[in-house]
Amino acid sequence: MPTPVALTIAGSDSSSGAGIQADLKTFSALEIYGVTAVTCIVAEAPGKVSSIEAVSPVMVHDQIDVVLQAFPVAAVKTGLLCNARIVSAVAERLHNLNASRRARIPLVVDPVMIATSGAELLEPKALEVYRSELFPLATLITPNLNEAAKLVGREIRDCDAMKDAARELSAVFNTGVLVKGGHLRARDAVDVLASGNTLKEFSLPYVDRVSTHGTGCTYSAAITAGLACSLPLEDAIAAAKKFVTRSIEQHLSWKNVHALKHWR
Ligand code: PXL
Repeated sequence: MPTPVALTIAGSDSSSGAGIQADLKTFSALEIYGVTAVTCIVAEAPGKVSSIEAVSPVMVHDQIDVVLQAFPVAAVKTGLLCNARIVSAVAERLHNLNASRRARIPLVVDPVMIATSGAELLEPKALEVYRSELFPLATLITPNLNEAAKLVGREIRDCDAMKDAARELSAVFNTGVLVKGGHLRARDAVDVLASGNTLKEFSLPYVDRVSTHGTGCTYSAAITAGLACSLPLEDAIAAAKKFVTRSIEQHLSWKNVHALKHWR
């Protein structure tokens, strides 16, 4: 079988834990070929975002165009889109892509708004463009608790509130919505999927005391990889949840890394 191809439209994270770098590492680990459209460059190290510079919307559009023409892209994910004009350029390009295909392209929208360190990454007025232009094209939207709370306009403090938010967003945008509950810091990390009339929980033990910068990107990239391999949505989420949990368990620690071990 030829190697499936997935496209990530996201920002560059200089620390390589999140963003385009996390997406490409995830695709490689899952034996998918990843192509990219970079939306912005974030200068950051763990716990500190120093500065962000957006790429022009025309340049974002061009990157998407050229890879879609050259590669058999089977699924797309969006990560940090930075500002309203970029969200609009991405939505327009993906809308046109769907118009030229028999079936809609599987699209995972990770609505990245705030870094784990607390830094604002998305221009506030971009949210309206997400709602009106991009969410309606999505197969799945993957907000964490804070992002889901912003989207429904109320706090989400427990699993019942997660279910209500997932159902509400799924009905409004007519798409799958996976609300991720890791930030509840309970014994199990529970995520809730609302899709059509079904509600499903995905639960694995919470991995404590580990820096989780970039786990959201890794999770949504792994779901996208599953969709690029034609897995049904629920199977792609279940496999991706296992992958991201294992990634957190096997996190890199500089205390036990020997950079040259392969060369000695
Ligand atoms: O984890 C969210 C995120 C996504 N994308 C980029 C980032 C970050 C967090 O810092 O830098 C590019």
